[in-house]
Amino acid sequence: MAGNRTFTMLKPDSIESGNIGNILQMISNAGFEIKAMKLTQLSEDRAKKFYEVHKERPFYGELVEYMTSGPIIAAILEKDNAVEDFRTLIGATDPAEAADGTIRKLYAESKGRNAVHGSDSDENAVIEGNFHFEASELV
Ligand code: DAT
Ligand code: MG
Repeated sequence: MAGNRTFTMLKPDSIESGNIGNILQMISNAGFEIKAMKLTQLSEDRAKKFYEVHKERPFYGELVEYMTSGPIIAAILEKDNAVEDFRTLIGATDPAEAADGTIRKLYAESKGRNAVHGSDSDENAVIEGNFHFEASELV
């Protein structure tokens, strides 16, 4: 249903640093229900495709290299007002600008290695969820 789902990735730095348990706890405490979840690793081609919207940006190469550097956790989350509420929970892209108590404030290392992804619109939540999951993988 439009408006009540978002898509997230716990990025390679979250897994390397051992923070996935804490981050998933914060997501659960904020009222999000996990509808699909998997540990996976992006190939270069898939990372390029996922972030295609940023391909002209100067950080695109660095972003693709980082997002393919280790495993990620991809998940579809459900809650009322999911996209906006999840962006509030994760905080600003740059952890230096993220509000206190947000996932990125607590766990992101830098603007590039920033712990989590959150979809920026209902439309992209559907596109990004479909990029990672088949309908049969949702509960
Ligand atoms: P967000 O992930 O908050 O939606 P975005 O869509 O603008 O941010 O950028 C996607 C990702 O690209 C971001 O999570 C980390 C990386 N990124 C963005 N700006 C960057 C920069 N100036 N330097 C390095 N990486 C950057
Ligand atoms: Mg974005």
